[in-house]
Amino acid sequence: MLVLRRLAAMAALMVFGFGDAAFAAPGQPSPWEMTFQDAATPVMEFIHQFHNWLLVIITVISLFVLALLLIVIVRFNAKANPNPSRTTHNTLIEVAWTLLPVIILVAIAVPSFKLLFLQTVLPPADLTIKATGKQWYWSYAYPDSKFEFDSLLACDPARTKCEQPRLLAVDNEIVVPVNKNVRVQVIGADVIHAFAVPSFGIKIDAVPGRLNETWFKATREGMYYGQCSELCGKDHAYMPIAVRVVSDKDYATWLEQAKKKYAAIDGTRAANMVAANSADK
Ligand SMILES: [Cu+2]
Repeated sequence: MLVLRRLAAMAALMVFGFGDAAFAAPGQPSPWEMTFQDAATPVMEFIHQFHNWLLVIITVISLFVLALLLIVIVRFNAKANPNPSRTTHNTLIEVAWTLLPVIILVAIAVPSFKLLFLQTVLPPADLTIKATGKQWYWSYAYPDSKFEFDSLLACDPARTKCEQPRLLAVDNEIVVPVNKNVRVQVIGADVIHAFAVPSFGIKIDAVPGRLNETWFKATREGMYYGQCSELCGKDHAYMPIAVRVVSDKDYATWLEQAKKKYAAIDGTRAANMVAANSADK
């Protein structure tokens, strides 16, 4: 029964929701999800549209080729057509099979380049965040406000009781205001990691010694999850990314608290280091 129900769900998805993520929970993957996660940024919306457009093109091409094959098999097999035609040239068909693929490629290239420029040309940023991939967690800096914090995997519901999504929740998430252009600078501290948040349509390598940049503008409040997407060592699976998108007012409140909280941690760390250094001597 379960298998039947899943097959029915799959069929429904194919008919009604392909590429649309109609059944996806926002900001995180859901069981039996076959499509993208819901779009939370203009870039991801464009990716959805582009994906759907490509799906139409490949479906039409596949059906056309299938139809041609069926015609050949039925009408031109040795029994049905014992005296084959000896035609070698047909100008009209030759022009058509040259021009048609060109038109199809242009129809793909135009939106593809538009999307590429939308992703790679950074708009003026309202806020900058620097994400540093480390073995095996992320550190985030808010250079405009001069604080930095580490973001580690939170509890694992498989082992402990906890309500947060497994392998996605973190102790300190990134917080950003809604509808603001956020520039994300990404770098690796030790090996190559990758910063990826599916709902935002961003995925960029965190390479040691090289500062990569990407951006997003979240248009809905909520929690959005991603993961390190470059195999970076034994705990690669345990360095998720969590972004909380909040209203301007909530962001201002969080920023004030964060400045104090993370400054205090840094202060403690500095004090501990001084203590450790003097103990060595
Ligand atoms: Cu990593």
